Amino acid sequence: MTVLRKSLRLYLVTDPQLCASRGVIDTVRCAVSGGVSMVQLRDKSAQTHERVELARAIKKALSGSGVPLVINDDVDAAVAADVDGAHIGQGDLTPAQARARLGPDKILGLSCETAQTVQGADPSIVDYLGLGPVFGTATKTDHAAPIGFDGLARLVALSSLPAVAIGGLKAEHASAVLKSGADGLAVVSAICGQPDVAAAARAFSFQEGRA
Ligand code: TZP
Ligand code: MG
Repeated sequence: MTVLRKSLRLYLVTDPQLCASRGVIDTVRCAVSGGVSMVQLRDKSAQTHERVELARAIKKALSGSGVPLVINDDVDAAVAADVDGAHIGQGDLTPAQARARLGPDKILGLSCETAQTVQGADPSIVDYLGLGPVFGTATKTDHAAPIGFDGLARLVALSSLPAVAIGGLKAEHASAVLKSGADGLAVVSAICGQPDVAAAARAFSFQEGRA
């Protein structure tokens, strides 16, 4: 298994509102102590300079952990903060544009909700896919129709790229997600804002172990 596939196993997507009580940096620290293997900084309302500042602080908190950090939507912030990469959606700049700005060595993730977009993702440009939403979720209000585990398995089978599932995922879904062929679970609300963030992350690792 590639290093990236392993990193995708338990992928934390941060949400500033849900992380408000302990803050994003402390949330990341606790989540990684509980087994989170990759982190995406996602803050739709921040400006680039704010994302850069926060990303630098998260990067410092993650140093030595081997846990990659990517920034959602904002390739310029990812370059400025010199994090491990960026994650983009279909409405953002194109993967080719993102790759050109990131350079060849950074991680580039792409969200896909349909067979067409999965098949259109070029493995020479994109490193991994974010697939979903598996279930409906209040965390992202403008999401597409949920695809379920069957839809997830169909999308995973259409690409050779590593893939992480997202959308309404909780610890008890870990084994079904992995059985669908995805490399891991991307999670917001089941970890961010939970009273015990490390325990919430550990619950996923426990379920994965049973997969
Ligand atoms: N993209 C598709 S669903 C989603 C994103 C960012 C949010 C997932 O949040 P949660 O709380 O894990 O359901
Ligand atoms: Mg986006």
